[in-house]
Amino acid sequence: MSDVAQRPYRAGFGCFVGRPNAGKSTLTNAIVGTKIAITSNKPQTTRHIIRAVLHRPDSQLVLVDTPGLHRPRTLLGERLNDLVRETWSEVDVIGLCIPANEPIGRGDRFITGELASLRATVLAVVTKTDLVDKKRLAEQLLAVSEMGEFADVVPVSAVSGHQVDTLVDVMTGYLPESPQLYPDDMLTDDPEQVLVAELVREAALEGVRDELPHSIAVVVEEMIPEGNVTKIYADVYVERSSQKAIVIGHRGSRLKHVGTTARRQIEELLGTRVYLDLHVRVAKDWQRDPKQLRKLGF
Ligand SMILES: Nc1nc2c(ncn2[C@@H]2O[C@H](COP(=O)(O)OP(=O)(O)OP(=O)(O)O)[C@@H](O)[C@H]2O)c(=O)[nH]1
Ligand SMILES: [Mg+2]
Repeated sequence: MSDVAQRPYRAGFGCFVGRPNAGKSTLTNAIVGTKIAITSNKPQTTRHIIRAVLHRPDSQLVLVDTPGLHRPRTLLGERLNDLVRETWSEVDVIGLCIPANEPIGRGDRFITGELASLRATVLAVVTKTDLVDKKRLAEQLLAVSEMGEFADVVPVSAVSGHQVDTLVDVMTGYLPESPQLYPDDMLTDDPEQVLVAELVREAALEGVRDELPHSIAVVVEEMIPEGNVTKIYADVYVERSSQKAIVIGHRGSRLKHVGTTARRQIEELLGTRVYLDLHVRVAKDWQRDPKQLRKLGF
């Protein structure tokens, strides 16, 4: 009998938490081996809760990608933090992500304190290990283990793949014995429309600065399959007309580039050819406006 047959089947939910930009979404994608969550070098990229399922012969780990916890400055920020806390109370295992290449900060200590009262098993994950040398990594591992009570401290690099499997083994070990939660071939239960909107937003974030990344929201209005082409109509929202001009660019050059980049990614996701129609619209100060937030799906 194989080893696998003797082990109990485990299934449950896990999530990565941590400050914005810590590498949570990149790690989630690396674990499931498919790009499900969007990532960028701007803080506060993730805004939607995305579930990604890792299937193994003896386990199913459902990773819930959440926004980075931060000090909210807008109604959107408050809503996102609420979503994060709600997720914490529902998962079995939590990986607190701390980048190897940045000093531990007040934000990390704050989050560690918040996690202490939860029923989930909490481990620390030192991310981006490819960016530091061995000495620095050893120092960071020590500093992290001194910061709080963690079930484990695991260093990992989502970019090089170093220790990704080890992290999965550790997390899976903390899942309850349970029947399978999702069908075999299911990678995510998020609607295609949401994933497509996120890919457009990821492309739109590239190369924009200051407050603009936070001001961009994307809504897919229609997706129409026609033979082997999917026609997609999406609105890109910004908060002010000056931002609209930046997103569109000189004679539409920026928007065109965003469309091309997003289309390639969407074609990969859907497995069809894609016709993508983007419109830029102004929704004044939507991050602070409850009505607009609802319209944009928050
Ligand atoms: N070198 C290196 N860079 C990484 C690694 N993981 C993530 N990054 C980079 O770090 C940046 C932030 O990554 P994200 O995965 O978007 O971070 P996040 O924690 O999901 O951020 P929010 O959604 O804003 O909370 C991106 O530019 C990634 O490419 C890693 O293992 N090594
Ligand atoms: Mg993210």
